[in-house]
Amino acid sequence: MIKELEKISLEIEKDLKDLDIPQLKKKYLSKDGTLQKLFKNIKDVKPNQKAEYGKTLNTLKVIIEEKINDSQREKSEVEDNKKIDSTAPFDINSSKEKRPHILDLKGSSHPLMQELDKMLDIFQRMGFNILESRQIDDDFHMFESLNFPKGHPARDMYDTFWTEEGFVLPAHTSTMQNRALRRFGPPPIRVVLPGRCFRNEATDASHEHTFYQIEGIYVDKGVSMGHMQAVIKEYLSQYLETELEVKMQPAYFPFTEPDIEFVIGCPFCKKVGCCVCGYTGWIELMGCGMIHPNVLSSGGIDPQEYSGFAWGVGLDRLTLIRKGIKDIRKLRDGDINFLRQF
Ligand code: FA5
Repeated sequence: MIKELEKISLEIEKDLKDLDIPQLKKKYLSKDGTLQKLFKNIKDVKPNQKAEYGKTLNTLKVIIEEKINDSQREKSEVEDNKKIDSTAPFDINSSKEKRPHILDLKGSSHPLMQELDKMLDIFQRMGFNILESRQIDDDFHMFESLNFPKGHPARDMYDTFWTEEGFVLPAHTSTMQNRALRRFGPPPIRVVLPGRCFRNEATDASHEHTFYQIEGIYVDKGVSMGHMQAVIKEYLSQYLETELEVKMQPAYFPFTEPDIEFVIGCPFCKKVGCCVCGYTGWIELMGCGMIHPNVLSSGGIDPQEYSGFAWGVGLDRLTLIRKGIKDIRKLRDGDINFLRQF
């Protein structure tokens, strides 16, 4: 019997090279396969040979099963490689010669991150702290703490996305005001809060569903609108490095009083009207205003003693202006040829 196994073992060695997987399965592992028959014969093996016989037979079975598993794994790896990786900057299925050279693929920072770094550098030199905003938040920080009680009609101005559990994707970085007042108080407080915002938008050349804002807060004794204007003018002129026509116009935010919008003359059409400025000649850059007393109180700051201002500037729009990009959607297209220009 043992002799017979030795013969079969040699046959298996040859078949592992010559037969394909279905043939191997049929010949050795199927119900009428060789190994099944040999397992049935175990009852006829002499008692003193039974252990060796069973062990050898099991080893042969494992060898065949491993061969089958290896081959299946190889097959699924080949299939995986055929799948398209939409994040790869080339088609993984294209021949090696057609792929860009590895040195052409070296990473670089995204234009938005380049602009964010530049802006944060300016604020740091002006003495501001930096705290990044959250990408998921709650009703209290999105609305209640900002003086939007439940049912307030201005909630509709910030149409954003909600999870089934009641969390919210922040529609603006003002969601961080309450946290910043508490964390950096008591005044003086100088902090900027950069972060991603999300809105349920019909997108166009200057509106995206996802964009960056940089919130700023300045609170101290005797802070006025004059300080706000000076700070905003200072960081904008350092950042833009060019003279732009700036206009301040009235706006409405429940969390500031008074409220202002900073708009600039469209540098793309010189105020004639184009798709970037929505044919108005002006691009809205930021909302700002004096922080509402209710917001200060909710952040643990006494509005009788302190006053302050806040702003929320859109980084994507600033990037368009500084880099001469005419459509905001280009920033998130993931088009490598576009991104390589920066
Ligand atoms: C706000 O988001 C207020 N939280 C700003 C604020 C902060 C006011 C602190 C007062 C005090 P608004 O919705 O206007 O305001 O957005 C501010 C800026 O974000 C806009 O001027 C614009 O530059 C940018 N922005 C807004 N929506 C979009 C969008 N869909 N795509 C790209 N940028 C946007």
